[in-house]
Amino acid sequence: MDNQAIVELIQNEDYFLITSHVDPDGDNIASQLGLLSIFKELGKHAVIVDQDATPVAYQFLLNDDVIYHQLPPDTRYDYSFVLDAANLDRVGDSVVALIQQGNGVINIDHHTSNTRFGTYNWVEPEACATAIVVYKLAKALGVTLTPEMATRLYAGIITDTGRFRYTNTTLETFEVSADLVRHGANPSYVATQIYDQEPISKLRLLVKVLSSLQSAADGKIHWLQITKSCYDETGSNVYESENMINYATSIKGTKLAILFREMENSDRIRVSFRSKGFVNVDKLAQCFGGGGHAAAAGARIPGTLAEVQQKVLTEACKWV
Ligand SMILES: [Mn+2]
Repeated sequence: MDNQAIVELIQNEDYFLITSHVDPDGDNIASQLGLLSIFKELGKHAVIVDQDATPVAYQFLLNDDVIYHQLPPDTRYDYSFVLDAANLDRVGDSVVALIQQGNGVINIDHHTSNTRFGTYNWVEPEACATAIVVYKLAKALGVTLTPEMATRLYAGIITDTGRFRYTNTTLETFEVSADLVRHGANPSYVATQIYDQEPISKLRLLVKVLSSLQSAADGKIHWLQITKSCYDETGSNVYESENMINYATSIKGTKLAILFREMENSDRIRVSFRSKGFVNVDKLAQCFGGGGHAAAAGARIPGTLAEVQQKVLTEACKWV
C-alpha cells in the first residue's frame, strides 16, 4: 500500500521539498502549507517552492512561513511532495527540474485524471480537496492537529468546494471540516480573509468581464472573456479573475460556462470550464489538452482569442 509507504517515508526521512501546480488556487496553497505544518510538528526540514506567485487572498495562511519561487541556496531535500497536481507538467518546468534531482516523488492528489506519476501515490478521486488527503496523512502519522494546520486545511476545503456548494461536497467534507473546526479553524475568519478583502480593481475588472457575456446553444452555454487590456485599464491582474466564471455558471439554464482569458507573454488562451453536473468538463477540457474535475476544468489553447473561441464553442455545442 503506497499510503503506508508514504507514512513510513516521512517517519524515516528528514528533508523534503513541497510543491504544487501553476496558477495556484486555494486548495493548492492550503494543502502545501498544511503539509508544512505537519512537517514542523514532526521536527522535519521542509521547504515549499512553487513556480507561480501566491495569490493575495491566500497569503494570510502563511503566518511565519514562506513560499519560495526559487530554491534557496544550499537547501537539502531528499524527497519531493507534489500536491493537487493531476500530472507532473502541472508544476511548471522550473519545478520539474528540481523534483527530478531528489530521490523520489510523492504524489498527493484528488484529481480523477491523476496519472500516478509519483514514486509513491496517494490519490483519492472522491475527496473534495487535496486538503482532505493531507488531513488523512496527518491522522495516519498520528500528528495532533494544531490551529494553524486546521485553519490551512479548512481553507483548502472551502475553496475547492466553492464554500460547500459544488457536487464534490459530501458527508466526508463536513466530517473533516467539523474536526478541523474542533481543532481551531474559524469558519468566519477564514471566509472573511478569502472572500471579503477584495481590492476595488477586482470589482472594476468584474464590470468589464460581465459586459462581455454572450450565450450559445440556446442559452445552455454562457461565456465570458478577458483581454490583456482589461487588466491595464482596471489596474487588476490575472489572479483577480480566478472565480469570475461563476457568474456565467449562475445563470438559469446554463449547462456549461466558459471563460476565455488572454495570457501575458503567451500565445495561448487560457480557457476555464464549469458545469452544473450535466457536462463532464474534465473530458471536454481533455479534447484541448487540458483537464481537471467533472465540474471544473481548464486548458491552455494556442491561437488568438477569436480562433480559440470559435474552436472551443464549436466543440462545446456538441456537449450540451
Ligand atoms: Mn484541489
